[in-house]
Amino acid sequence: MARGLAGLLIVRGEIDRMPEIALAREHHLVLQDFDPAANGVLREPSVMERMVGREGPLITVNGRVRPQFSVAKDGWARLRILNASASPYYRLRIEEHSFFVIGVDGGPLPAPVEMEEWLLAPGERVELMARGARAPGSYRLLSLPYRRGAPIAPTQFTLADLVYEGEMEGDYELPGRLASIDPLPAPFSRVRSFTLAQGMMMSFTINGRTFRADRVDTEVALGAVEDWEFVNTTAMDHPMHVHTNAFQVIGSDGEPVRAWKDVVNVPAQSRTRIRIAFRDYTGISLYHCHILDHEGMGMMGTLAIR
Ligand SMILES: [Cu+2]
Repeated sequence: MARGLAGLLIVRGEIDRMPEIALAREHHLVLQDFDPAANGVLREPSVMERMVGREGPLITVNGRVRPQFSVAKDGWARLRILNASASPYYRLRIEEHSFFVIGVDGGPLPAPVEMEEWLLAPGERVELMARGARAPGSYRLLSLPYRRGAPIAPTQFTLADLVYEGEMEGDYELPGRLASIDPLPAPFSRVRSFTLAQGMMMSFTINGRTFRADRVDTEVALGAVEDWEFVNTTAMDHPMHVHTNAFQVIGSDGEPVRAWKDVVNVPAQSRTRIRIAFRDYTGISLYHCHILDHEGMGMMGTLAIR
């Protein structure tokens, strides 16, 4: 990721066959930042930059600086976005346009949700539907300032432009229903806790330990449904990623949010709970912070499903 290698695997399904979605102009946006030196070679981050998580001033979308994406007047643009950056968060907003979120990491939402902005942490994906409902012209896709940790100054920048091109004949709305997602049942077991901390000697720990591939940190039984709680004791956000099994995030009402996720942001000095079902895979898997440097400095654990 830090050196530029990132792409998308597009998995198509039922949602792509819905006429209202299929009629939209589909765009793919891979967001990455770089820190090139004057000669164009990528600079190695300092110790401090690695602690915080490296960020570069060159923000790119599909390897280009501020590209354009088109939408028809009165039509829809479908923006399928991946945060493939090593550390930066993108707080997405389209100038003068709200948008509908139709999908996240693991697929479509049950129904479109209208939003003014959306926070995309490293590793996260989102699908947005934006309508060409304003006066024809060019509107910025922005990343608004977001404070992901004490030492990093939040800034605003322009990722791309949404440009009106052509006109959509007729009027069509988004489907009211996109997918059916059952909430995972409440588990019988106790909540498993993962404390995220900054360790000694330039390290980041989970439950007091840095990563070791030859050690099993967490054992779960095949068929179990578990609640995991990430307890962030640090001054920085950590986007936690679990391999293999997608999960549902537990909302503030204590109920699982009906959306399949595999990355969840755990804000600084807070806790976030997720619910996972271990249904078919047995073997070793991983969970880790998706900030590349934190993961590299130990914030990763192994999971054995038996
Ligand atoms: Cu982290």
